[in-house]
Amino acid sequence: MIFNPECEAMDQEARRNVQFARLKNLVEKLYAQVPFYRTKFKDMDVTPQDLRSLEDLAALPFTIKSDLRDTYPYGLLAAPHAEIQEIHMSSGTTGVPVVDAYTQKDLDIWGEAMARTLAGAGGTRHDTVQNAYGYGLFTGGLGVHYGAKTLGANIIPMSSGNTQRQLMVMQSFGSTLLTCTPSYALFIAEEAAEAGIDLHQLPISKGCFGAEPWSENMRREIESRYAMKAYDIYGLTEIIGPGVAFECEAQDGLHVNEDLFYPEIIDPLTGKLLPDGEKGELVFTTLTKEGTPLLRYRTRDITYLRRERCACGRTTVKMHRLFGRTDDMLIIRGVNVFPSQIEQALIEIEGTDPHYLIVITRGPSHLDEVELQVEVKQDFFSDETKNLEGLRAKIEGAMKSKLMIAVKVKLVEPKTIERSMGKSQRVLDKREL
Ligand code: DLL
Repeated sequence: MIFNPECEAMDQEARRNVQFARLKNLVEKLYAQVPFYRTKFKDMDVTPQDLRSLEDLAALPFTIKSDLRDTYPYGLLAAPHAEIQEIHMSSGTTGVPVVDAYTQKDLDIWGEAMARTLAGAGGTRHDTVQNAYGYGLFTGGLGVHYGAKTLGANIIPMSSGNTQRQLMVMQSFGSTLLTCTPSYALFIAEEAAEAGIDLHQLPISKGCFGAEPWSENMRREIESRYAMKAYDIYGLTEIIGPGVAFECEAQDGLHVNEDLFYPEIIDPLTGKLLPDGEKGELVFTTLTKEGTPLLRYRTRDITYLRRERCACGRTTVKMHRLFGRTDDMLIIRGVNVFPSQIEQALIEIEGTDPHYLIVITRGPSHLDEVELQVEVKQDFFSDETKNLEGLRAKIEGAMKSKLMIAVKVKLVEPKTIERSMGKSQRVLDKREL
């Protein structure tokens, strides 16, 4: 079901007009009300009058993560303080928080964007949503919560953690839609298996998973452990939280809520706009936001955009599921490697589980050494050592041929790699660089 056909299945040309009108409004507001942006415009010698079409956006300044940090906490506020109803923050990898401040209208729009997201997964007012994203400053919990309310669904505000209770609630209340990080969805499934609960017998039939990288392999694993369809959802605190883009039943790319968040793809090195279909850094401009609107925010997430018609009837542009982040890129002995590539290479190898940890150290010879710890499926583990040795060699071979790096593989028993209730950690970089 399309939650808001008027916006989501709109004629593309008509949508461009809406986007342009909103963009013009935004740029005028930023220039008039946010000194940080006025200075940026002046430094680049541009004014709001230079924006005569959507294409002109490419000449306007970017906003980068350090801008948010430099103006912490309220330097980018574009609404009077009394209008702010709620704040959220994400600590990110460096620990300096990024703030998102929402007016009531922002919260309403968030609810709308997330209702579209849940509907993309087939959610309706008849669903019981078990929301196991963390509630609090993290945007996952409340974002899903507002979306489920707007959709009119029944919502169980579980938050993350307490897995035994998640299972108890799932059984008692017959939850139909699960929302959490994909790694937590797998963890819940493992605990269910251990407790002898057959998830296939429960009504849980769909899930909206995101907030961390995951692969097609993980999707297949989740879908088979529950009798469910698993959908990828994307968002980030700076832009609104979850609700920026989501998969529909086609599970073939994520529809961007582009009447609300205008996407661009740029070359991360030159900042130049790239055409549809070309991979680069995703940039968003918030078209309707009042509290902390952002112009051309560089997400550091890597993907490409596609504009063909989708079977679901939505006309919004689609982004490919993320390939990685510009700042997650590991440079190992001079070779650029993304953790997602390692996962991709693991997919094709039978006998492994999608739980792995990449440990990087710098050896005595000052060369980078990579140990890849991979969990092996139970039945494989109890097998003969000879098979395990074969599996290890196979993974090492795959890494060498696909990623061009030498990796030492350590096969570990099922459930030895630490599980996470929220975003999981896949890389342990012990190099002191
Ligand atoms: O993770 C918002 C969110 C909550 C999205 C719940 C989906 C579900 P942040 O904590 O600010 O916000 O982290 C944002 O997480 O820039 C991506 O690098 C990554 N990320 C988010 N969704 C996905 C996804 C929330 N579906 C950062 N696939 C983003 C891969 C994702 N990475």
